[in-house]
Amino acid sequence: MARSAGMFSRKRRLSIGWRCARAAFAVLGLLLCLVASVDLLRPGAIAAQADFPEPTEIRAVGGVLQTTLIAEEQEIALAGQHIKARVFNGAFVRPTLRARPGERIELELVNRLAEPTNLHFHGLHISPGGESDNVFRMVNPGETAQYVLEIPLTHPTGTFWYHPHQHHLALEQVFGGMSGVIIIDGLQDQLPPDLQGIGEHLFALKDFQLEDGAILMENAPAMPTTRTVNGQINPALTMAPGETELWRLANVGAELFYQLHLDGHAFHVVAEDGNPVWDVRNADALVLPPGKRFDVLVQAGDAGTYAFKTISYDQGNHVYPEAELATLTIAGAAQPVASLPASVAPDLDLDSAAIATTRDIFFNDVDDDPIFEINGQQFDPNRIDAQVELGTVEEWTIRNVTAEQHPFHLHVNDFQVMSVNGQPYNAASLQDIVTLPANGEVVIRAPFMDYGGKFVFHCHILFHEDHGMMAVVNAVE
Ligand SMILES: [Cu+2]
Repeated sequence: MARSAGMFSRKRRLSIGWRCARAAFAVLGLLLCLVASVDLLRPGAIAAQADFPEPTEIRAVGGVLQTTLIAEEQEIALAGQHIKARVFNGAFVRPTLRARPGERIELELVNRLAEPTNLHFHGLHISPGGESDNVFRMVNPGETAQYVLEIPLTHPTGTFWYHPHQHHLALEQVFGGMSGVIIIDGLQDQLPPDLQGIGEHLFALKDFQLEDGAILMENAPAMPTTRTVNGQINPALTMAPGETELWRLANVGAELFYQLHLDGHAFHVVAEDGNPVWDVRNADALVLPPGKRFDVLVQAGDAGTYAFKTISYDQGNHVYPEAELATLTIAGAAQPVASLPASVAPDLDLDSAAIATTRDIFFNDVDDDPIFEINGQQFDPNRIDAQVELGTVEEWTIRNVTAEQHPFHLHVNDFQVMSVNGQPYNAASLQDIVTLPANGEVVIRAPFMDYGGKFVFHCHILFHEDHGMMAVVNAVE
């Protein structure tokens, strides 16, 4: 080989090198196409993993992640059954979109449903206008829409998700199966060197309820439900004693709360709602209202079998029963136990921020009607409920005057929780969801530094959002 190569001129060798590179790119392209078409053609396709079933990942190539989401009602394979669902590309849990700060996501949304839909990119700090995170857009049946998301270089790293945000239809579309995870990559780079490159797992949490072989149009909290992890019932995973892994816990369902617990182990929280923390805390249980994410380090203890589960949780209107979600087996040769970080990000505490404006906001319902409101008004996309000035920090006191909890979610700009029911709250990061206690109040501070335009805040129990518990913010210069 070396000898025959020596017979060619330098130019010719370069040409051969280029052709080899092109051939390699062609093979790579073919492989990518195969991966994409498998995703498109095989309902419920999930990457074959020796250990734990996880959605496949789609990554950026040359700084741009391109993909197509086809929204369609169709029969899918889910948990050993064939059921009718409203899904993206035939999968109950869509492949994960994985990009780094500074990259661009280009999404094509094809609407094959018989009703309008659209997309929201939950937790991303990107423009709320045009073809970006614009929930005022409507993609009608038969239409194809482009979404272009410019992820800023300074974007926090962690776990995010996407789902439809079409008013009145968000619940049936998300509950029907239309949601997936976005990972903004780089969280492991912020861990101590001996924890960089550790194994990681995604736990995309969703439930479903069936009637006549189809997923219900809306969640019925009083009925039993089937909780899944990555579209599987009670999947198994294994770790070695002493091993540390990064687990990405994401409630990508429509309505249910989870209170996560791993028998015999604590969660070491390194990011909340995609924000790396300035103070790593240990938790025996983590409450995830709909939309919530925690990235946690799990350090395996002694050999044995441990249940990963949601423990009973009282939301005020519904008590969600305990359910097993996955089973962790710890086995094999012990690994050295890494020391865990105390902090993974600079302190962005807004305690001493200058407050430009304060607001009082209340979440209310109306007697026994399915009417949910903010400040006594149902959502109106054409009304501005809060005009904020770019470059300022605001403090909002949000009162819940109902007898059940509501998860408050603000688009585009994450906030710091300052107090809950009058008790100072020692935040470890910003966040994009906070649970409003029943008949209680939460004080938050939100920085509106960039990205002008209209966006929303709302309750993330999608039945409440669809029935009016949403309001409009307009950010102006
Ligand atoms: Cu609510």
